[in-house]
Amino acid sequence: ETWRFGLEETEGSVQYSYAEEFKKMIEEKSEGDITVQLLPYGSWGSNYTALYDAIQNGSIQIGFGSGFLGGTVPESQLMSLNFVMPNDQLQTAQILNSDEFLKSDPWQQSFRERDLVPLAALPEGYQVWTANKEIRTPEDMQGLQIRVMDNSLLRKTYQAYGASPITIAYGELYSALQQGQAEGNIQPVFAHENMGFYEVQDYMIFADQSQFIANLIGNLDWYEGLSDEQRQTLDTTLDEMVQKGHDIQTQFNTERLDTIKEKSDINIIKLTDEERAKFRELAKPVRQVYVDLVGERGKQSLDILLEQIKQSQSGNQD
Ligand code: 6CS
Repeated sequence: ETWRFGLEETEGSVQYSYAEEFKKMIEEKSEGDITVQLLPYGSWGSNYTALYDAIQNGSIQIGFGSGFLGGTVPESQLMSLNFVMPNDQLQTAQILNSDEFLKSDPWQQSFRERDLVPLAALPEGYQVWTANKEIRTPEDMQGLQIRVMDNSLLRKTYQAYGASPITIAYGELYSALQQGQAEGNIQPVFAHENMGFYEVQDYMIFADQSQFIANLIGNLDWYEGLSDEQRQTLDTTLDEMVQKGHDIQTQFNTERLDTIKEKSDINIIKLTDEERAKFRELAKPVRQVYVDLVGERGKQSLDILLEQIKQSQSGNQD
């Protein structure tokens, strides 16, 4: 049988490379029983809702859902909260893929109620700002028409920073930046390179405010219909992909930053801890905004996540 795998990103991206590894492992382990077909950005339609709809109705079995998934699974906006995840990106991947979080009732139900099942989470690197001016303080961000993915929580977050966030489709973003319709952008480094966004922006600002996190989701009926053997193949592959996904994103983001530096004279800024603290302060009340937006079940997921982070960090100090 064939598992169709829908991607929110094009070839040369973290999602594509993750999916290639996933395909290799599933096909090897299943010894020909399963074929994985990769469907990169654009091949399944023109907007992300079409991809999520296709996974919900089972015409595509698995795929990635990140920022735009908030319209389909509001609770998934948890992944967009700023200043919440551990700074250590591997630790973030491990927590988000732990049974304690991923298999918890509230998180599972948020997806299952919409005919989906959360299979894994893939951190794709830190979200890096770009603009045509220097941004070090919330004042610098005042009124900036920065493009965010289409979810309420991200809009609220950037409004809290003082910006005037706008939403534009991923495929239309390059020309929007070029024409000044959008004045700023937020992407992991590899995407700034992969989509050429850096060519039309003057400053790249590392604030380490959040990581880009994609949910790997499956169609619920498809998942429930897997044989024991197929389930086993899927589970062991997903386990191995936690470290592999981390290795892929680390390599992509490191190498692509070098490419950007080679090919452009973009100014690179790294915020100091003091500068970050101002944004952190403004992001704090947005946790409550998340709860107000998505309700009690979302609050439970946030609490489980915060508890897991706390435990892993106290573990670090031993
Ligand atoms: O900004 C976006 O819309 C897209 N960026 C990336 C890096 N992946 C998918 C996402 O939807």
